[in-house]
Amino acid sequence: MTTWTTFSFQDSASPLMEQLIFFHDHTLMILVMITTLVSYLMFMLFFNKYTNRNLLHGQTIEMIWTILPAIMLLFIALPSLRLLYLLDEINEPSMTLKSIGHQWYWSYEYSDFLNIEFDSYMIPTNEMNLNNFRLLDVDNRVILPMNSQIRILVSSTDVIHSWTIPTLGVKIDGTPGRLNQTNFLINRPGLFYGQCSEICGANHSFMPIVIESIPVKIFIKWINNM
Ligand SMILES: [Cu+2]
Repeated sequence: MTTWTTFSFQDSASPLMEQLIFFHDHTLMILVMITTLVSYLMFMLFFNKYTNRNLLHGQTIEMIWTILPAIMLLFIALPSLRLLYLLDEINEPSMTLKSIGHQWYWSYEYSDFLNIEFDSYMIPTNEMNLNNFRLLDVDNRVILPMNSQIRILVSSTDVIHSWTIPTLGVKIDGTPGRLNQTNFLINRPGLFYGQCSEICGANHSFMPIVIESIPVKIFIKWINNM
């Protein structure tokens, strides 16, 4: 990875993450416009000759600079609420994956199929192959079908963890004694990396998540051979 790619989002692999990136860019445009205007006004103050120093009030301009920011806030708040509700929606999932956080690894259960469960540990640096990412690759990946609605249930056995995949726009806490749910759709094949995003103890940095997205037909073959 080059330095510049670390300053932006990763490419999205789900429709919701695409929407999140659009919303980020939209909000950033508004922020840039406000910052430009305010900087210009502050800069121009230096060249003001104070010809209006006896001016005491201006009803019209005060109305404008009160109402205009309120309208601009609406342009941020409404798309934000729309996204919030879209992210919370569960759209008839075609399968369910259960992910349980442990100190310090993830375990997965495919509850729709009989007896499929496994642990997923990080590959330590001294056991890495040349094609592995350091601190990011795991011994058992989560295999998921692409273009299908997937529900994920997240919980934990000890402390709070957070199951996170940036390219899918998913970040959900694994809390002991609670079952959190969310859903996502992966729209392309590939490997998608994530890390635990809740400070959960000494090896918090060493419990990554890897999703391998494959076509549905191949997924069914894989699940039959488990
Ligand atoms: Cu954790």
